[in-house]
Amino acid sequence: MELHILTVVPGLLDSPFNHSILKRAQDKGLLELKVHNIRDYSTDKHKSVDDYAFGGGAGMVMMIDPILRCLEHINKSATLDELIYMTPDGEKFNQKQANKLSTLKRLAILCGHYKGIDDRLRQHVVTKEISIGDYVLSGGELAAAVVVDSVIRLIPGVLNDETSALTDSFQDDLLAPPVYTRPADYNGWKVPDVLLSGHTKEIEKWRHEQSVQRTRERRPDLFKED
Ligand code: 6GU
Repeated sequence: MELHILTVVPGLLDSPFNHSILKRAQDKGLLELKVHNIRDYSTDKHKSVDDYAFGGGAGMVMMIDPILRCLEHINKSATLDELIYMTPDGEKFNQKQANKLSTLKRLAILCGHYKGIDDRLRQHVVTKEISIGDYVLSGGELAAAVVVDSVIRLIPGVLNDETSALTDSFQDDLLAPPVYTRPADYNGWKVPDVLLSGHTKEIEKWRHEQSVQRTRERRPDLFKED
């Protein structure tokens, strides 16, 4: 996947994109990730990217031109499958959307700041708007990092154990079962016997039951969803 991030605070994304799974995906050549500083595409002498809101009120609005120029630069090589705008009033992100996005080849994510972007960009160039939950972040960058992490780990070959993404919480609308590692007895805290039994079928059955029980207790809403 070719993934472009448009931001006015590229430094916010340095660490999440250069460690763990996202780093591995890039090292393996499965992800080509480019972070673009929108300010580099400003044409005025102060390199400004935002301006006062028409109609007044507190807070600045991100201007159309630097963002469009940045997109023009990105689109020189090929066209995007999707241009996502990160915003608290977007569609609430979930695993199903992550699955869908993981199949795309060329993706761009626009991170908003200040009071957001000029609405004409949302009307004419943005193709999808995503929120990661009902709370307000200072900018779209951390939300974009969340979306990118959840999407990239689903690309075949990114995770070492291909099956491990399939047993994640939410992948089948069930929460993941509890897990344990050595020692089997930690000063009287014992691991469930079935996990030490070696009976693969029994273990599978137990894990599924645990998943169902956890989901019923903690997230009954997941049972009702489509
Ligand atoms: Cl995508 N952006 C911002 N600024 N706040 C959020 C969000 C996005 N999703 C939830 N809160």
